[in-house]
Amino acid sequence: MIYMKRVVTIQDISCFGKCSLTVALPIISAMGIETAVIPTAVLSTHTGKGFTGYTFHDLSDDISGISNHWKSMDLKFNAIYTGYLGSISQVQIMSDFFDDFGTDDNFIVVDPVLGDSGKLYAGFTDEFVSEMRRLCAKADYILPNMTEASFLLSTPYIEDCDELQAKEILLKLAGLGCKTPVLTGVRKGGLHGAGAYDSVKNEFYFAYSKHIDRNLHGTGDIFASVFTGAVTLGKNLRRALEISVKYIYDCIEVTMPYFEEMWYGNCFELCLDRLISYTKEDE
Ligand code: PXL
Repeated sequence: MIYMKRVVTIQDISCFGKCSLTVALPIISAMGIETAVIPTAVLSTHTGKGFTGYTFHDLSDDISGISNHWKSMDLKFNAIYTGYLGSISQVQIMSDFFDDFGTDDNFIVVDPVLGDSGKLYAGFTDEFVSEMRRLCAKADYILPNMTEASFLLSTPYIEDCDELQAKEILLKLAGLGCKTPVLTGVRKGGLHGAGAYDSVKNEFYFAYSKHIDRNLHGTGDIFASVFTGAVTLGKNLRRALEISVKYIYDCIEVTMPYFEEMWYGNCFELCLDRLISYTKEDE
């Protein structure tokens, strides 16, 4: 009997706005992976640019009940992937969840969702950043953008970060205690991509696509979902990075004709077929 791979992703549901769970669930599922979820909060929209007056319902109190039930069922996951967390206590709850469900055979991905374009998202403080830094130490992979890396490392935000600068940042991120940091938003001439550092093999990897000069919300969540899915499927780090960067390019490209209406997210649904084909290319 061949069992499906199984991921659990833990982040909020922004009911409208195409990010976090409404992105992770369809994307990881489309990659042929069973996707369990723990919603950490329900918001009417995400908290990013363009939305004000959103509702926020904290579900922290539900998480331990879900986790205890799962423990009683002896549920196992190939990967645990956390995204946007709404409070300091939720970050601490995730740390306990890693202790309960992390094994020698699975891996942990922390997307340290903190901010973008050099700024923290609404509601996040320096104390929250410190707590997120501690959670990163428990992860196999962390996936910050440039803004998040600068807050995690308390270093200046670099808008156009080249490979040399990215390598320095990746080394410092590994110093936080995670095995493989992955940095998005790396630039090389007219290209845009991501870099990764495998601290066990002491090797760097980079993948690029053409740069499109548009900032679309939710892109980081798409990247993290695809990357988690690709590693879960057994792709090596270089290939996981390539697939993630390629699909992000596809998403931005298909969104461009709708950019005016789609100021709040990506049309990732329109190119899921391409993602599926990338995951099958090297089978
Ligand atoms: O895309 C990251 C994200 C996820 N969830 C919520 C957010 C954001 C970014 O703004 O506000 C609620």
